[in-house]
Amino acid sequence: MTYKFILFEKIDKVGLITLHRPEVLNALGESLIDELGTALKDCENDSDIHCMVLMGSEKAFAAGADIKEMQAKIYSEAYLEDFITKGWEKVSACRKPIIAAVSGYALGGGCEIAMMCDLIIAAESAKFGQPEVTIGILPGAGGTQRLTRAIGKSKAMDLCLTGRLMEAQEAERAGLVARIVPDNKLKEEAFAVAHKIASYSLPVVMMIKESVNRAFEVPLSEGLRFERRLFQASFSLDDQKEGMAAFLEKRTPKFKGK
Ligand code: DAK
Repeated sequence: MTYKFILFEKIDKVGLITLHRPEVLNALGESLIDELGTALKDCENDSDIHCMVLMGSEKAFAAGADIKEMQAKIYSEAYLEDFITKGWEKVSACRKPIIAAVSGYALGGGCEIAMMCDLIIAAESAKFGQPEVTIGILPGAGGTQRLTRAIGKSKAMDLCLTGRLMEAQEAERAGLVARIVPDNKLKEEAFAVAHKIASYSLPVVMMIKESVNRAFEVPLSEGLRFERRLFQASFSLDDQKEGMAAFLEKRTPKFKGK
């Protein structure tokens, strides 16, 4: 598959997707989002790939949805075609883990895509924000919801209502970002994390993702029940026998993904 707006590379068990529209700071146009969805689907279908890394350029992870594409849109069109919904949902529907490696601007839809990923590793230069209010709209792909869950009401209100940007340090303190790394180490560090995740049992890794995400959907008692059922199910895997045997025999486990 050849892409126009993204670059795709498979490195060992990791799928690397790079947003690539440098002339507009990786503005997330419909075609780019389609390509992103296709690449993620291919990664899901490729049993050799265990984890994905999503990154942009040094200056911008993504500066948001494409304002030029949206500007003339009228309400009835947006509503009837369920404007820019389907493509975007493919990111949050992905079952394998995705690491967002963010350098530079992650604004509007860019911040929202990063939040749809499973963890965010930020370069020191990263800047997050939901500046939709400054262009006469509100966040539309989870900015008021995922951001609020990640950093709390007061800070989410601050960002969404004023449109101000948040630097990497503040984003880490607030709980949006898992780690901050020097700019020139971003890809290396994101890959180290991705390779570590990819070295474990794929079904177990996917169960962990599903179980953590469940915490955002259901009350604690249901979340705990869900986790317990998956925990018990993990005893049906050869990988559980192998992982525990390897620990007791003081050797590295050889996971087979079943
Ligand atoms: N769209 C289109 N073009 C963009 C863009 C964007 N979001 N951001 C930047 N560009 C273009 C600029 O127009 C400029 O193009 P030329 O003038 O060179 O042709 C080029 O990229 C370089 O940008 P600047 O000259 O502005 O660069 P600066 O370094 O001066 O400023 C900046 C960088 C990131 C601060 C600035 O570009 C900026 O403020 N950009 C817009 C940020 C923004 O407002 N983002 C939110 C967009 S709304 C939904 C899904 C998603 C969404 C909604 C619903 N559903 C699933 C329902 C998302 C909505 C949004 O993201």
